[in-house]
Amino acid sequence: MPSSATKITLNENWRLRNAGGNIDTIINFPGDVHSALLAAGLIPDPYYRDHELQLDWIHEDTWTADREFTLADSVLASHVSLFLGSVDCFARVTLNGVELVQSESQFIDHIIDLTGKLSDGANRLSIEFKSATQIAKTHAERQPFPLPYQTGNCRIPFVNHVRKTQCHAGWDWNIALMPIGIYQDIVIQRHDAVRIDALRVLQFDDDGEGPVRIEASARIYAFQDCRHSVSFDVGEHTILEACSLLKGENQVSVVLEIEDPILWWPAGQGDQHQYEVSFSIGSEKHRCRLGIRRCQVITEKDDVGSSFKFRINGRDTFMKGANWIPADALPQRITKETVRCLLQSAVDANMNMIRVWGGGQYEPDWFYDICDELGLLVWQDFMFACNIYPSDKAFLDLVREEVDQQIWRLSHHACIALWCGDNELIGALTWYEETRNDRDRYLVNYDRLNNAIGEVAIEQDPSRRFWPSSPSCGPLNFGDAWHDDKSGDMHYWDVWHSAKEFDAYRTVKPRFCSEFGFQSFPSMPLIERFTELADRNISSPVMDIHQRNSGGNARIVETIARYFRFPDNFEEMVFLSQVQQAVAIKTAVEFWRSCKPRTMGTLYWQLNDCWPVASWSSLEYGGAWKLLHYKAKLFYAPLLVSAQPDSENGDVVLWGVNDMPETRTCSLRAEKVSFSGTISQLDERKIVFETQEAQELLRLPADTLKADEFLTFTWQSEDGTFTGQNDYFPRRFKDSPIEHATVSGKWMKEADGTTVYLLTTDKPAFFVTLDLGGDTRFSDNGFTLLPGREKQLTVLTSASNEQKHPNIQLLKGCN
Ligand code: BMA
Repeated sequence: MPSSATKITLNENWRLRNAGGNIDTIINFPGDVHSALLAAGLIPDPYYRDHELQLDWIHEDTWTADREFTLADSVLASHVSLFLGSVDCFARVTLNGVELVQSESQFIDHIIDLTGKLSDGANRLSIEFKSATQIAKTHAERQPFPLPYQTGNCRIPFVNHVRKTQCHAGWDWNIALMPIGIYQDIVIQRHDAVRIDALRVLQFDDDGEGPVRIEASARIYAFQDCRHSVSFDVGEHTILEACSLLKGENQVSVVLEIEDPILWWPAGQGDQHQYEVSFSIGSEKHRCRLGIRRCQVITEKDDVGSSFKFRINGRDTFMKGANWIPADALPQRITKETVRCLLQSAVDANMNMIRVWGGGQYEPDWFYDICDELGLLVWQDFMFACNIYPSDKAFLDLVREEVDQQIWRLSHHACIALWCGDNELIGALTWYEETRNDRDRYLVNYDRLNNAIGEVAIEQDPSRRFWPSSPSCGPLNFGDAWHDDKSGDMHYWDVWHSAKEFDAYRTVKPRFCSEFGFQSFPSMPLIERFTELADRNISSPVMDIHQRNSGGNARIVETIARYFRFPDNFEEMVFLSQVQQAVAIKTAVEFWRSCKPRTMGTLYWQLNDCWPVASWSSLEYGGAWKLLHYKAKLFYAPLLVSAQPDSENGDVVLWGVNDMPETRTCSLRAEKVSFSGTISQLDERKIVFETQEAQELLRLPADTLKADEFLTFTWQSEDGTFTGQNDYFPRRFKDSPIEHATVSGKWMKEADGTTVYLLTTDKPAFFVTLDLGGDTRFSDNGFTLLPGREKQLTVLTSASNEQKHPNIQLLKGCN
């Protein structure tokens, strides 16, 4: 993205027409055709009921956007370029009828020299978008052998032939709209003698001793042979160097050494210090911010297999997070504000990493700026997922350029922890009949693509680790990383996709679990926004359309029947789906955190949603917290105690884990509670929480809990900063004698002026939940409430100041 002085933005008021000839309206950029048509009242809301199915004509048509502009004489007298970024996808761009560029990839940006091509009167810029759907089909027909793709996910076929966000064609959580548009500002810029086309900033600190070397490289276009000085500043540190440039493209590099920099840390480990950086040559200047940190991915042979862990600034750090998908299925709605809220929610739930998943998109610059600022590390996939891809020269050439550009664009971000070749392309080699029948061919085909990506990544960014694929047991290992828990990263899907018990999570000890998930329905307030009354039934056609994983609703309902008493109505079903999702993922994460340091990371599938849908997300469309997100805040807490059954003898073991750099002394109290409400203390002790590994804190013999009892435990650090409460239920909820509880609540003013909501109950109450999915976010939700122990909640965010009595839901009594 250009960043120096004279910039003219051409975002507004483009005339948008279709080849079909029935549309003549306005589009603004960054924006997409569907959003423009919706704004003009020409199409219904694509997210409402089943409207999606009426909208395929949009991506099948050809669209032209054009507008006029004039430039001041001072601009015309100098060198002028046009920046076009994130053009989706096949676009022919003309200026005053003369072709400037044909774009073929959403992931390749264009800087086009307009010098001498502009008129001093009105200039007409025109962008013709051809149908990616039609082109994908022609490309598929040209292939020498079939390249299967996820027909179940992608309602619109052959998206694997197109360099465009793969989930645009539909996914097992996405609507299929195949959007068309341009997702960055359209900018005209004047230059003097030179233009900076790209700036890469890499940091090297190989042994962790001595100064950090910051290497800035710039791709500079010189309009004539010239000599210039380059200045590069990182905070107070500065370097000035002269360089000679030849007309055309040049690359210039300078290196600054910084002794004892102030370090950038991931969230929960320290501050996110960033240095102001600028790189200038002539009148051109690029600015960014730079967090200095040493980021290593440690994959060393050990007695289990091979480790997989992130070492940040020399500290092995357990990664806690989730997978990121594009923030909206309509690209125009992806704004800094909404994305910031989602990322902030990740950090508020004690996450320190997200994985930008390969079926989505490379996110805009500001996305990574926010991650830098929040201390959210990014596992960055390259944009390939689940399908089989071409490996012909034309395709690989495009891919190489894409990888090169994206690495240069994103290189300076402290948050980017690793580059990963793709999502699940190794698994895909066994998913299709064609690939199973001729694995040699498809393996070689895959390796050509993977190698092309890897070669560019390693060459262009030697400072970061390139990991071939997610999941992967390791480089050139094409084994089953869905079931191998000894090496590399793992996607463990047996509970959702194979309907195994939640306990199955405790049968594997991944080194790093980069995907595992369980679905739930979005909240009632959100369901009400896309349904009519008659649709509010779990098997209505509209609920089916807002569920994209084949058999997904059946899996939710069937699992509810396994673990809970069956709900009486739709609203209860929706609530229970969120309870069970939270229980599933809590089971997995708590166990895997208790396996630290064998396991060193868990990223559940998935953080967010891009339209209102039943899915694995913990934040529903619009950003409201599902119950899982409330639970994530607790199961990702820096200091955690969880109870794990010992599979050998049935003992219940309390495990403690401390992810902070220093030990903490805490008091721990364990009690057993009968479902009718009698509480008896089992143990109380002081414990020093170590930092490097999870530790066994307390072992309760198998017969400690009677059939009508469960375990509850609390902990508190000496200084009172870290407190927590957790439970353990030895039997399924449907088998437990849960009694009918009456929960009452009232708003109260504390002495210090804060307003709290105070809750009490007559019987143990489980998953007590206030206002699911509404605008109000509480300090906790979905908690256990015991008689005689009130609970105070504070409101963290709210759309209004009005203190309404919240809607309270809880697990229904079985007795
Ligand atoms: C994963 C992802 C996605 C998918 C999810 C749920 O493995 O990589 O492809 O959406 O599973 O099925």
